[in-house]
Amino acid sequence: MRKRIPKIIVTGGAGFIGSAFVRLLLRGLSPKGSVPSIIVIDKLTYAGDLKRLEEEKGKFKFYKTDICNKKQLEAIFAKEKPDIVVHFAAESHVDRSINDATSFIETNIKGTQVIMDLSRKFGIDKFIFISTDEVYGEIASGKFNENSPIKPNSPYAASKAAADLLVQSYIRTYKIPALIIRPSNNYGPWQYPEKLVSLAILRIIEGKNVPVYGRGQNVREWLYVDDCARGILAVMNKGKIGQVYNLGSTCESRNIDTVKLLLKTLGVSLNRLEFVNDRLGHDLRYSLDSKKLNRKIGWKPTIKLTEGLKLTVEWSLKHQAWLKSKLKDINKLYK
Ligand code: NAD
Ligand code: TDX
Repeated sequence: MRKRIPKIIVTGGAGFIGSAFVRLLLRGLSPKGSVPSIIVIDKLTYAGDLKRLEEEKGKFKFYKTDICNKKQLEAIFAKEKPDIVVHFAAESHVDRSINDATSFIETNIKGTQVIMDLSRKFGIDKFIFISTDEVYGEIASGKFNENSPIKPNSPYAASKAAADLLVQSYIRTYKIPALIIRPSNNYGPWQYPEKLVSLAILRIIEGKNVPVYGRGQNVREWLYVDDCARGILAVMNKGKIGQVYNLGSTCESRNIDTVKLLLKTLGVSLNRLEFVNDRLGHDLRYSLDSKKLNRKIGWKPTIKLTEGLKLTVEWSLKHQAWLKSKLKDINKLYK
């Protein structure tokens, strides 16, 4: 029999997108307008930070656990008996995967296997896997739809593609009630300042230049994080089991244009943009056809890039201390 208030496990809930999703759930936008019971599972790697959920303290349960640790996870599943699992936890940064793929293989592939095996064992109602647009590889023109071939290029993308395919295999083999969501590039408040938008803002706050790889011609489809969280919630509530949904904004922009727009928003000179060595194997362009999500689920993005960057800059200027607290780690990454 269905419980009135669903119990939802959110893996990676202390991360950038996971925490935005938890905040959204706590606002009572769950299936029947009730606030669900939320259990966050997160290892708190360099990227995880409970400060993102400080204002929600006491409204959710938290387990500091590695999703690869089957024993600990099994105890959590046995105790909590979740109805739904939304699986965000991952190593998420392409540049780090190029430096060393080890943790990407462990967390993104093995971790996904562990969490799916337990979801199967405990007979949950729904498993939502947060994949990525990067599983398709790059596309010079046109858009990827959900039937486009999986052809990842970076170690990060390959690890996510492996997990995505593993989820598909579990849907087919074990009839696990899973759905897959493939979002495009997110940006917004609380993003770890290793990714383009948040790093660029931090560099400007520090009085430094913004590094743009190659000649800045690579195109990304920018999705404001709250729009992404709303899209995931919509799929959780209305999506069809076994289906894959692209989640993109249509806000495509070359990196050079994105950074220029950001510098303008920050009110600083465009001379602060500095071309640096290109990323190895750098994907030229990502572009998603998200019509399936628009039409079947009724979700649409609400925040365009100009407005989203403005909101992100406003937030960042108010949260400079948090961004700066990551500087030591960032300077180690981008020596
Ligand atoms: P993030 O790096 O900000 O957060 C990841 C979270 O997972 C962190 O809180 C971290 O502590 C946790 N984590 C990492 N390894 C873990 C482990 N072994 N066990 C438990 N927890 C662990 O990432 P994000 O940007 O919020 O991305 C969330 C998900 O969305 C990821 O699966 C990512 O691949 C996917 N995604 C991200 C984007 C994007 O633009 N950021 C776009 C598409 C898809
Ligand atoms: O300093 C930089 N300069 C620069 O030009 C950085 C960090 C990035 N870039 C470029 C590389 C990309 O073309 O900007 C673009 C965006 O880079 P990232 O922010 O690192 O994101 P990307 O590599 O596109 O991957 C992101 O989108 C898909 C997320 O990190 C992934 O988790 C998600 O799956």
